Amino acid sequence: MLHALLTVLTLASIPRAIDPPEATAPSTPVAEPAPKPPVPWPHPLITEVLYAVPTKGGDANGDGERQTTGDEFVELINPHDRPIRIGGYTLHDSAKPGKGQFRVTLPALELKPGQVLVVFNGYEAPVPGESDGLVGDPATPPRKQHPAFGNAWVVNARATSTRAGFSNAGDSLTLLDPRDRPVQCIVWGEAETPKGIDASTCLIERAPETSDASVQRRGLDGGFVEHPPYRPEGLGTETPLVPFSPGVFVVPGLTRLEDLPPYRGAR
Ligand SMILES: [Ca+2]
Ligand SMILES: [Ca+2]
Repeated sequence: MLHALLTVLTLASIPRAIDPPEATAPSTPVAEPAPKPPVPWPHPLITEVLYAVPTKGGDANGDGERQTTGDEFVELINPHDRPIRIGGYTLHDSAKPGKGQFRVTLPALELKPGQVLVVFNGYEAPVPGESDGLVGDPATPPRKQHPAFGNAWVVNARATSTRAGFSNAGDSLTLLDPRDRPVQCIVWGEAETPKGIDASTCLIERAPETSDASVQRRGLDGGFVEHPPYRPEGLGTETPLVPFSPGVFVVPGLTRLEDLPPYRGAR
């Protein structure tokens, strides 16, 4: 999608050798420029966080069970027009290291423009496809993209404690670059922005409070909103709506949730 948009933009910018003779001819619609990513290259952008796993229908990782901590996930995208490398980036919550902190450093992996990565908490929660190389972990990147999650790259953080998860009442999620500099921080509920985070170098945003849905970025340049009920395509109208979409995110130029590509995973 991004490629297509960039192609349109590139073609539109090529000067014409000969101007059309009829100045009154209908003009070709000009593509809107892609929104400027809110984080600079080469950083990924967090697009969705499931910090409150719904009591009912909360099996986000699709292993058949709803896990309070294990089904939590973070979704990131490459919002740029060049590939990025996400190896060495760290995600962590507001707990102190060693004191029930959720913390994962990502394995070596290149994200092409528009590609999505999903990081599941994974506490006592295997992600289907692990034996097929479809799911990576902090030490090993996934070998291929996961068809059950919108063809995103999927990593299981393999949290080792049920305490190593997000607090529903209030917490924060910080993304550190490979040199441990904060580049994005999302705060919700009663939590404050963590100390030492500099708004001039780190994108700081608040997400709404919710107890039964994820929070999702409403387009690249939009803030976080509660994820609306969503029906994965091809599962029939009797299939319950789900309040999250791991692996599926809109790309530049498509900022409405209605334009999200269909989720193709099994639930
Ligand atoms: Ca699950
Ligand atoms: Ca999503």
